[in-house]
Amino acid sequence: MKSTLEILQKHFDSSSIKTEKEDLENYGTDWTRYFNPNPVAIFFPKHIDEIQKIVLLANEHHFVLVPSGGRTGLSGAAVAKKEEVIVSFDKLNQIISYNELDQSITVEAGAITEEIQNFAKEKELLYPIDFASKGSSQIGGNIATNAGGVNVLKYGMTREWVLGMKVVTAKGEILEFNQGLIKNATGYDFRHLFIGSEGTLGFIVEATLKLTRAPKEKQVILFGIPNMEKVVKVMNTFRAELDLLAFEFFSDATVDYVMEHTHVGLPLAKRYPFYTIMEFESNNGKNTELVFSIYQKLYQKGWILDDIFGGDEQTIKHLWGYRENISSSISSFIPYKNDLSVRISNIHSFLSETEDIVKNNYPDFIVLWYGHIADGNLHLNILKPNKLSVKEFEEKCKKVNLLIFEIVKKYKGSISAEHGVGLLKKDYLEYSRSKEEIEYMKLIKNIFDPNNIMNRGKVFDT
Ligand code: 2HG
Ligand code: ZN
Repeated sequence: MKSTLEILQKHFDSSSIKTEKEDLENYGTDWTRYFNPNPVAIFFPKHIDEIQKIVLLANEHHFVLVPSGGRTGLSGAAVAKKEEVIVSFDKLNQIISYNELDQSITVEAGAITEEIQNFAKEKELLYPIDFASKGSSQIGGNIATNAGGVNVLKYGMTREWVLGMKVVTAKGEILEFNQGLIKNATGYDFRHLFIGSEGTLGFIVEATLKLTRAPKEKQVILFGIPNMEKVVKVMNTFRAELDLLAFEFFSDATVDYVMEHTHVGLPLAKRYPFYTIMEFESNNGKNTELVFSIYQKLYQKGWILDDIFGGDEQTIKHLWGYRENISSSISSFIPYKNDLSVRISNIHSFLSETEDIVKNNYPDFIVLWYGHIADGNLHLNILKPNKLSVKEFEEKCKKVNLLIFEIVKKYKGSISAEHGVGLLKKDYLEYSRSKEEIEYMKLIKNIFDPNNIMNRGKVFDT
């Protein structure tokens, strides 16, 4: 019997296959750092028909394929640890076309998120899905995980921006979904099935994305806030009065890591327990005035303790850095990540109950809170103390997870708001999805992928 590698070598040019140890390690993992990569090879297709071909071979010879984009994911969906073949989109990264009248762009799945944003900017438009890993994340991965980020409050998730999609299914068919239409009421919309499917149904190979008008005169204000309760109150007060582009928060401990990692000073003259960063359109100064009048009132009440305003591009970028650079600044501390969400109306109760659990169970661990609070999404990161091994630390966090996820379940929230399920969260899927739903997911997977060749063991076990 031929090995998987021999099959690949027989059917594809050697220049499109990599097997060096360093490459296997690099391409076999994502930003989670909890899994040991062990793929057989990495395949770099240059044409869709090569993807079709490898899918057919995988079905025939029973090997498993892992789709691979920028590997900036945080749940292990792009990890290959069981002798899989990685299919990288690094060489399928072109912007194929732009349609001015439709205000849409068609791209290959390996196109980098930031390049799409920059292309839109050249056309005086906006691709609004934005997050810190945009410089290396690929659009195929964004779609496969329904990526969110800092602008979800105003623009929604990636799902809202996908007008059409071309896929190679796990059976090797090429299908086109929704053809760039805005309206299309003709039965099941498979586009939405593939969005967030984490590579379990097939390969997303091309996408048509909607663009929009860019906001004029963005402004940013960063506040120092005394406690978590006031973070929620400040947010609700501003949200009730004006349309915000973003409203994020972070706890004081995060600032140390960002300062150390990116060589900046404190965001405000003094330290405060929490900070929020709020972005809005100036609207010829009208919103700016409104923001300052609300601010005055909240300052007098003691809900806001200090502020710094950013009206020019450089200051805005600097202020956003305190929030956007948290994740990369703490990554060497092997954080255990939680990506939780509840409805806005439940955020206050959810936060206070979760905080109690965290305080009681992690008394000597460094706990960092940050996230997209205005869309209900909180990133709770626990840093690994030096004295614990990764294994011991993971075991401890897994125990506390159960307590936290009980609260998530009580509030009908999500155990993974925007990072996906992958390997890291699959044991907890039942806290957010019913048994019946999970059973339907498995049935759907089986229809598209009867031989279970696509990203096996991700999201759920089959
Ligand atoms: C962010 O919002 C990313 O910065 C990463 O989603 C979150 O590090 C995290 O837990
Ligand atoms: Zn996030």
